[in-house]
Amino acid sequence: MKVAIVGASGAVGQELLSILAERNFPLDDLVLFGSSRSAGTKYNFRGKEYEVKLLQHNDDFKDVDIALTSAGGGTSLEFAETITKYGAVMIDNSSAFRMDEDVPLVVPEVNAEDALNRPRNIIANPNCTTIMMVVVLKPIDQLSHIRKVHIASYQSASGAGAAAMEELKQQYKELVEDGKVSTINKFPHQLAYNVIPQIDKMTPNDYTKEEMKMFNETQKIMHSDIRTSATCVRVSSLRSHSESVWFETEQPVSVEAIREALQKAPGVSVVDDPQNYVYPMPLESAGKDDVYVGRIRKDLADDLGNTLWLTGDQIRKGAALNAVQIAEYLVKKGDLKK
Ligand code: 11C
Repeated sequence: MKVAIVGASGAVGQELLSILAERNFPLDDLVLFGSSRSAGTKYNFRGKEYEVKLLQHNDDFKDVDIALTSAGGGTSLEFAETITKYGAVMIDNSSAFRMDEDVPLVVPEVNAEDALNRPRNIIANPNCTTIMMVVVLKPIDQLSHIRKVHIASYQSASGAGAAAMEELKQQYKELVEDGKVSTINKFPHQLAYNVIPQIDKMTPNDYTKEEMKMFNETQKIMHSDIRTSATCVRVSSLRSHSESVWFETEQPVSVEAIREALQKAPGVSVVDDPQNYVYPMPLESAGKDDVYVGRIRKDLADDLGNTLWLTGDQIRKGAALNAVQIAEYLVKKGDLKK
C-alpha cells in the first residue's frame, strides 16, 4: 500500500502525517508532494525521513494506491487527472469537486458507503464546519427527520491555514508590544480582539461561500432535503471550530432522546452539565478526534425545535482525520486501486 500526501507542508498535510502514524494506517510506502516552496523539506514518519517532491505532471502516481490531497482547489483541479490516471483513489480536501454529481462527498459516520461509488476515482472531503455538524445531526435525524437548521459558527484561525494561525499570534504580539496591529494578510480585517462575520467570498444572495457550502453539502451528505441557514464567523480562537445549532424535526423529539442518541453516536462525545459550568470549548477539543456536544435544550422559539452547541478540531475531524477515516473504510472494504 502506497500513500501520497499532496500539500504535505500545510496544516492539514502535517496533521495527515500525525494521524496516519497514530492510527497505524497500514501503509508500506509514503510519498510527499508539495509546491516549489516546500519541495526538498524533510519530514519524519515512523522513524524514517521523507523528502517533499515537487508536484508535477508526470508518472509519480503510477504506484500510488491512495492520494490524500490538500493543496487548494486550483491544484486539485489541475492535478486530478495526473493523480488518478493509474488508478489511485484521490481523497480531496478542497472544495473543487464536492458538488460534482459523479464525486461522492463523504463523512464516514454518515454516508461511508457513498465512497464505494466513485466513477472518477475522486472522493471529496467536505467543508470542516459541515463535517462536524452532520456527525451530530445524523443520529438526531434518525429519531425524526430534520427539516431545517439554523447555525451560527465560531470558526478558529486554523480554518484559514497554518500561516493564518501564525498571523493571529503575531497580531496579539503586536497589540502587546505596539498597542496596534500592523499585520493583516490572511484575514480581511484584524482578528485579534475581534470577530469577523465573513468566511470566504460573498455570493450573489449575500450569503458567503462557506455558508452556501453548509447548505449544499449538508443535503448531499445526508441525502436529505434539509435546509441549513448559516452565519459563519471567524473568531480569535486558534484551533477548533464551534457552532450554535438550532434544528427543527418533523415530529417532537425530547432533549433526553437527543442526549441518548448522541451518547451512542460514533465520533461524538456529550459534555453537558452546564449547571456546573461543563460544556465543550475549543481549547479542550483542539487536538482531539471527536465532535463534542453540550448545551442540549429545547428551542424556546419553536415547538418542534431543539438547540445545542458543538466544538471540534477543524484540522482533525474537519479535515485530516475525516480523510484518513475514508481511506480506512476503503481498506476495510478492500476497495482501492481500480
Ligand atoms: C474556514 N471552513 O474555517 C473554512 C476552511 O471548504 O474546505 C475550509 C474550507 C473548505 O476558513
